[in-house]
Amino acid sequence: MIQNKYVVGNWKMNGVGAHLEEVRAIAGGAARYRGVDVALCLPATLIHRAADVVPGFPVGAQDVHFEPHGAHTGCLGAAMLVDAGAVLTIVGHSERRERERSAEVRAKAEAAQAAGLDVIVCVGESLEAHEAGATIETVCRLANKSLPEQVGPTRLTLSYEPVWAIGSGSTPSPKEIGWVAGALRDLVDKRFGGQGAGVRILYGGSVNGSNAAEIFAVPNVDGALVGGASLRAIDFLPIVAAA
Ligand code: G2H
Repeated sequence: MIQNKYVVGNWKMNGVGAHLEEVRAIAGGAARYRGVDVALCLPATLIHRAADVVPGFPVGAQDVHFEPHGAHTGCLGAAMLVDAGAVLTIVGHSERRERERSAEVRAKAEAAQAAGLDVIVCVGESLEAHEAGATIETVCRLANKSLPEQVGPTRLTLSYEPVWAIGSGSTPSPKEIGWVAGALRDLVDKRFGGQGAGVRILYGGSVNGSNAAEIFAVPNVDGALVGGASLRAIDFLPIVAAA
């Protein structure tokens, strides 16, 4: 199945109201590129405001609780995110996996799907696992445990993010990314049968305007999850252009 490339910004814990101008610039700039889907996962405090500023442009969250509501201080349920204007959420980012196990990531993905959100499930290996040659084994184990039961009615995406590459400026070689993306493609096809073809596989970890084109050229890589380089239109739009 041929799909548009998917380029998603993850603003992490960055951005206040003044940065809505960047959201506007990114949404406006992204609209100029055909054949690429662009979205921004914002801090929860900006989702509602961004949805008002750029109606129709996909904005999302970076995490969601697996319960719909209840006594979970400081957390947000999927229906709340939808109510705020989110159309997608990330789950299982390594910066959150320090506090959660894969079963929880999977429950979050399923809760998000049930509420109508597109879901990006993140998996990645530590530096130790990478150096021990256990990358594929680690990533596939995490994916098997973290992916939801079904592809579901919303869009499901799997993002390969080596923990050691996140925010570090280092990336695996295109060949290494290709090995992992190929293994994840096989896993998704086996697990979801015919529906697996609709699951996009992203690469994330120190993607920028200089390395994006060679990453997007890797077989089975359908786009990127971009952190630091998604905060400003001047950095993010060249990545969209490369897709
Ligand atoms: C990986 C990525 C976005 P960065 O966390 O999810 O961040 O591009 O800053 O490495």
